[in-house]
Amino acid sequence: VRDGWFHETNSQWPGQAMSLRVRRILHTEKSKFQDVLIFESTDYGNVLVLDGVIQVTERDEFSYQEMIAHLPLASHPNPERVLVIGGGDGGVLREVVKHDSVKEAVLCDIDEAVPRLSKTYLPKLAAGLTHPKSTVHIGDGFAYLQQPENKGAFDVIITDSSDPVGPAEALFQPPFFKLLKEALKPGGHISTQGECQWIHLPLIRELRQSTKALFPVAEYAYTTIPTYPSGQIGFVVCSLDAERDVRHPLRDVPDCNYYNARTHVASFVLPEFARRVVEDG
Ligand code: AAT
Repeated sequence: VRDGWFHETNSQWPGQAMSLRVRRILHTEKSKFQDVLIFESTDYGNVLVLDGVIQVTERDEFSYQEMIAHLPLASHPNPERVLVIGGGDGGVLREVVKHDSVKEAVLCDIDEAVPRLSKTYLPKLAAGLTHPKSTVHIGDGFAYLQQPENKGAFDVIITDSSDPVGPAEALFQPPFFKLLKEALKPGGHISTQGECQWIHLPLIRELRQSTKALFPVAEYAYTTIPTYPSGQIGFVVCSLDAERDVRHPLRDVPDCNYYNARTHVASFVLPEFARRVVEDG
């Protein structure tokens, strides 16, 4: 924070930075895993920053949380047991429990500081953490999936992780996708945080290749969101069922502000410069 502004400078997006005007700093701490900063902005509500990277702002969080959750859920015929890896703020859980078919939603975030501070500073997201269908577990998502009781255990797994520099590094690599596959029930779906077409095409191409090698259906979708780098973020959405069309929803989802049946379909339509690399690659 300099001269009343937060600047998101980072070697992962060289030569560019999102800036937000700070009204006041609400909290800073060094947790066991990352530097945590929470501030009140002048125009985007409260903002959570981990290791200098914006994770959520109250004004636009719904775009990301709704899309990463509803793309795999609304295209699955009957999701009952759902796992969220990361997502400690609770926003994705809040979306998952909107589905009537969901009986149980488990969250596994590595850093207890995120749910603890969200309860105070991001109450609309943290509501997902205390919902009767939700259970919160603190630990590394990779290690959680290795536990024998989590094999073949979930209909949908959503990886709402931070970027691949820091504690989430392993969550972007093939051994993790193999664990995701093993943790699914037959016909299960995954969605994972898939970075940005304007900045990370080589990484997206790798993600798509490593998921294509494991899942009969592996697609890339994206949403618009002003406070993530370049105003967009993508998702890799996969199914274990070769007949499943994850690009089309099977049901409506109530109470959304970004997601609807048409944004679901549209989110998989890529601009040509990205389509060429991601789909032909
Ligand atoms: N819904 C908010 C968006 C996020 S939060 C990412 C979460 O992933 C953080 O709470 C972090 O503690 C958690 N996390 C990181 N590594 C692991 C891990 N190995 N296991 C479990 N949880 C982990 C994502 C913002 C995307 C930013 C885009 N630039």
